Amino acid sequence: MASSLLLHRQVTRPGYWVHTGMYRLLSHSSSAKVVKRDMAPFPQDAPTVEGPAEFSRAGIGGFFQQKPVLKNPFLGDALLQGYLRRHLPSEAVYSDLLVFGERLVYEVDGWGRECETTPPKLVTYDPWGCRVDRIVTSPAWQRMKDLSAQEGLVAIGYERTYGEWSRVYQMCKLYLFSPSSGLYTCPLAMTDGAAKVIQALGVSGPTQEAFSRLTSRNPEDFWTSGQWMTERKGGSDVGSGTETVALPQSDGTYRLSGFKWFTSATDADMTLTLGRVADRDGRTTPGSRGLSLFYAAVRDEDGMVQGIEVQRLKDKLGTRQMPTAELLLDGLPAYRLSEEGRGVACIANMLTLTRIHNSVSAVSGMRRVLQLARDYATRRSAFGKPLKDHPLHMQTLTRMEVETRGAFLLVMDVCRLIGREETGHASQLDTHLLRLLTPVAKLYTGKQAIAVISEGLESFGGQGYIEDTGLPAMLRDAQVLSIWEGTTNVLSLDVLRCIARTSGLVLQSYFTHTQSLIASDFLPSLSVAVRSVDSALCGLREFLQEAVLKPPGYLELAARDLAYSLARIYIGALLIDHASWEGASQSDAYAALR
Ligand code: UCC
Repeated sequence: MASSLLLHRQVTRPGYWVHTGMYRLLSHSSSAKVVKRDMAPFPQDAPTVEGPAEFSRAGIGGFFQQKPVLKNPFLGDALLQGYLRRHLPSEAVYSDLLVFGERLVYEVDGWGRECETTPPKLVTYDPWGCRVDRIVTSPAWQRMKDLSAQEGLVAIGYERTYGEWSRVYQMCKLYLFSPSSGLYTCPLAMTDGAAKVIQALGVSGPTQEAFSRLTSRNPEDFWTSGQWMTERKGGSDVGSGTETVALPQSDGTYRLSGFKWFTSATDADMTLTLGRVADRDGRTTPGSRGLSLFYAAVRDEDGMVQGIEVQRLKDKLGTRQMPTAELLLDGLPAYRLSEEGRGVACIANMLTLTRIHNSVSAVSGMRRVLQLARDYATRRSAFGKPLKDHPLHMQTLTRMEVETRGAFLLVMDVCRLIGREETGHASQLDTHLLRLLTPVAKLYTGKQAIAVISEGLESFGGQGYIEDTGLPAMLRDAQVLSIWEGTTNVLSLDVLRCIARTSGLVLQSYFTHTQSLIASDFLPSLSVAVRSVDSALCGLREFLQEAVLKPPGYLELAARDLAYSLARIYIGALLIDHASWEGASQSDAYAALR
């Protein structure tokens, strides 16, 4: 009896220790594992302790840090609610987002995690040696597809129940969904982009079925689309790097042969892609003017890929939830959608929309890490008080909040503009703004997401670096946002390109609109912020006036800084405008002043 009360530090023989946390039971068991240790044996006459020691094999200390808790992300987002109250005060939208927010917390967020921990696999051969090229995704990934249809995550943009505000509604829902979606927002972005391209070109022939499936709310019918633009030679430089050849067939269709180097969410049902139509002698036109846009179904009726070999899945830093593949197109049957040589111009519609989706994802990642960090600040104590009572910690979160608010308003403004354009309400100023601000918002929010999410991880201390908290995946996934759909530099050059193509009209619209945002009835308490934005706007105008007189190359070198200035000044103006709204809160005013 006495020996069984000797707990945990029991020596069996000099130099040997019982290796179990269950000594009281196992000391009588012949299976107790005995391990040789390089340490001095416990002295035979050492005092013994009754009851479990706090740190031992049977107890690992009494303190366990509470984890950050995800609460309804809609209810936890005052700016989102305020923005909708101001622009889309619909009870139906409010209650849809409220219920969706609950669903995200109690159902979907867990699936998102499952997508991360059960990444897709490529099965190249069946057990009997037949080539099958099957991409196996997790059950959670499949559920995300059904949910996307049911919740109308693409459909809302095409049903247009709320007219020009339908895109804002759709994107608000995606903004809530994105951080819990296991990156299902990626196929949804491409699906939305494909639907937009098809609609713009006129829904007819084979794209009729495609369009109705892409925009369906019925999970049985719903399709996703790929966007295969990237080849080995052409990442950003699509015009000169695309080698895919389209051979015309006697029935008017084409067979595509080429190698697509990055194809995201390759489990898609269909795709849009670029290729060069070959003439009778097999010759093609080089450069961008030789590219046409094609539509192809990825699988046949038996679900097998047709005219495609999946070479391998990519081993990526992040976005591990979704399959990204290298594809050999080996006679893929396809339909040409654009006129010959108009491929880039036609797929630009898709680029616009996927860049907007990218921006929505970026700002949603910032918001999510901030919501978790705020919650954690109430649960974690250090140096004698909760983190929320440490001014420096809260100042850091406040800075993140201001960045997030600014990014949100910028992105929603772009969504507002595309909604106006699609419903025929856009003025020329709106169209110019949409063209200019789409790359600006994408490049700016992509970079800010990485910075804010990285800062967010730090607010959890070492736990922010621990894989199974789910936090590191947020940073890994954010890193792609500044890369795909055009890198920061490529988009900065796109800003220059649209300025040049419109002979500066997009800039004129920018100045006019920004000025109008800060010239409207602002609160006197915001006058410091107004002066600051006004002076930045003047500085920008002066810079541009000087830059056009400099040698070619000067503006190119300044392209990134120019794009950032456009973003930050516009954000400043939007923050002021929002804070001046009659329903604005003190936080809105505070953010504008910051
Ligand atoms: O990465 C990919 C899929 C990833 C998954 C999607 C995730 C989405 C977000 C998810 C959130 C979670 S697909 C690969 C993406 N690749 C790129 O983004 C390529 C980046 N490179 C560019 O953007 C380049 O600037 C190019 C390829 C567009 C440049 O090509 P060109 O041929 O030099 O372009 P041009 O000559 O300037 O323009 C050709 C035509 C012109 O029209 P026309 O002939 O009528 O004057 C341009 O005005 O295309 C028009 N155009 C545009 N229109 C070109 N860019 C645009 C634009 N941005 N907007 C409107």
